[in-house]
Amino acid sequence: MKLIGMLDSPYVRRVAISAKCLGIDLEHQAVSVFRHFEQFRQINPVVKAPTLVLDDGEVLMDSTLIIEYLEALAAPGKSLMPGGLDQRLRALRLIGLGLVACEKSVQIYYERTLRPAHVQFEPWVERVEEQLAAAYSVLERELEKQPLKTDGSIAQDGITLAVAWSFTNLVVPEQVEVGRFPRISEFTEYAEGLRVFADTPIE
Ligand SMILES: N[C@@H](CCC(=O)N[C@@H](CS)C(=O)NCC(=O)O)C(=O)O
Repeated sequence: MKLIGMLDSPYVRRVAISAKCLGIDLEHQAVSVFRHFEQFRQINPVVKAPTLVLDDGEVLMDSTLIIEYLEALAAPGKSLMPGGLDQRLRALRLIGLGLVACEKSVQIYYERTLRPAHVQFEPWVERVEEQLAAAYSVLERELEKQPLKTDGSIAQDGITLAVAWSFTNLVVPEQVEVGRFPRISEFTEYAEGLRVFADTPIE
């Protein structure tokens, strides 16, 4: 199976890291939705990263749906999600917040880099900035209530949180003061130090 997309996309990176953690081998092709638009379109006409191309040519997209498929393919007993309902609910909550943080970072980045300055709409940017700050504030409080494990393991909530924070710091660093989010920052440092993260660099 081929994973299409650049690792500077948090969505592509969470799929790549999840696949490795689940023991599923993916061939990674670093095709950019912007720089290689035509090449991407040949693979997936709607040009969304990540795209997963199955061995029979079937095409899947959206990181969460791809990860769901990889979870179904993984060996019995192997999963990045907790089995118990309460812990699963909490993981889903953290993942949702992490995905919003990714989405809001992407929106600010696209607005600032793709849209000419004279047509940027500041009230909308301010709204997105507030949403981004809210996502990380709630995540910070969640980690205060119950820290994520830092015992050498990582699960889907931790993967999504760490790729989100690293991405936000890469593309819109002015949005996130490390001092305001010490627990997220510390956890991401732990995650980025894991072999699977180091082997899947943000590029
Ligand atoms: N919800 C999607 C979001 C994926 C996404 O927006 N990817 C960006 C790259 S970071 C993309 O494809 N951008 C091109 C576009 O939307 O036209 C997911 O989880 O995979």
